[in-house]
Amino acid sequence: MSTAGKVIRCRAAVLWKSGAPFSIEEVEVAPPKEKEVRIKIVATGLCGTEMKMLARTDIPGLYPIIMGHEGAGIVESVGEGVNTVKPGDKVIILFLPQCGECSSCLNSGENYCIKFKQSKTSLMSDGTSRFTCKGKSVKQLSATGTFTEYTVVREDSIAKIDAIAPLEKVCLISCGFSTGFGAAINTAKVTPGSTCAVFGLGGVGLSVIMGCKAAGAARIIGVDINKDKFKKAEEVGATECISPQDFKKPIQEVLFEMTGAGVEFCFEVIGNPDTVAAAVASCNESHGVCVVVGYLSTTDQVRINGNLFFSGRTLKGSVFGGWKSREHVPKLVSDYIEKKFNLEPLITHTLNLDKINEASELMKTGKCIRCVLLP
Ligand code: COD
Ligand code: ZN
Repeated sequence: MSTAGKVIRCRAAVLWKSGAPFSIEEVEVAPPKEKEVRIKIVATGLCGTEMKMLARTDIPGLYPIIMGHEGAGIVESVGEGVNTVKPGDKVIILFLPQCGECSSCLNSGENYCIKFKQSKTSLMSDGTSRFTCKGKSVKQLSATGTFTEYTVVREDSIAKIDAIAPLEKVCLISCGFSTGFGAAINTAKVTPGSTCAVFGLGGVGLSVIMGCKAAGAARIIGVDINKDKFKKAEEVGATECISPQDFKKPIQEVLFEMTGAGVEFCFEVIGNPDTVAAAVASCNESHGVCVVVGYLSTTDQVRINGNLFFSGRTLKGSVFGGWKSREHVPKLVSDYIEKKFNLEPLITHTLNLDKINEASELMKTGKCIRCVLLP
């Protein structure tokens, strides 16, 4: 019996308030409105960003919410005016939309779609949510919300992918992998034979390393305070790894000593103002490029010695690795199918969605790179 046009009741992980664990609840998912698509989620990853949000208590009005923005699934039904996907299509959810009309979408070198800003309300374009639970409206993180059996997103926030793609793997292309890999390839434009440093060796940092390697970097130095991350980093391409805690002097001085002239490409994949400052200071003075991938909140201020810019250094931001989401994600999926890169090293755990609190504990202990959740 078709569910199109009807409310679907299903399981989802709801966060009722800051600091609370995820609660598995029965929720109602409304049918998609105009230009929206309802998707049966097949696989979703728990990303560092959610872990950060779980730790924050300063986002009033965010709860109750269904988190999760890294996901892949199958179209269940489409709203009026949707013409790029149909029921049965395999899709990847995009926290960064590609509306195709804003100045960024119309510029071939940019990806910061104007609709992304609207998504920050964690509501759909009409200011409402498609989820309710126990009579209350439940928000959807970044107008996505993937910790659920079904979700509704805008048509501009999904990419149709190859029908043979294994969703429990390519769901990482939805966020973590693409964000890191693209930061190296598109944002920094790492050059063959160059020296790189990557601060933060989580799933996104490891993906940056893969990008540096694919671009032909000769030396890739991993930096993390958790030495347990070094083995995996070396497996995916780091040539050496260091912990700032093993040195008395600042890490930028250590990197200058190791490389002679500073690193040519430096990536901050932690989201900490102090490591951003250290990453900039680690760059080669005449042409070093520092890319900030980590999220800094609206209240964070970065203190950088101004004199560092009496040089040829560049400091850049990066969102979703500079990829135009709808356009490039299907191509990344095809590249994965053609074995041009590997996602397996990033997936350390796979659990049922019901075990999401276990997954979150695994992330906290630093033992987990990516946990894929299966609703
Ligand atoms: N010095 C060195 N390493 C550190 C430090 C420090 N002071 N503090 C933490 N680390 C290490 C941790 O040990 C850990 O290994 C790593 O940094 C962080 O990894 P994870 O596993 O917590 O996180 P990731 O890789 O899944 O995500 C990291 C991001 C920085 C991308 C994420 O937290 C974030 O800021 N996301 C928002 C930005 C973004 O583009 N997101 C894409 C949409 S989500
Ligand atoms: Zn993410």
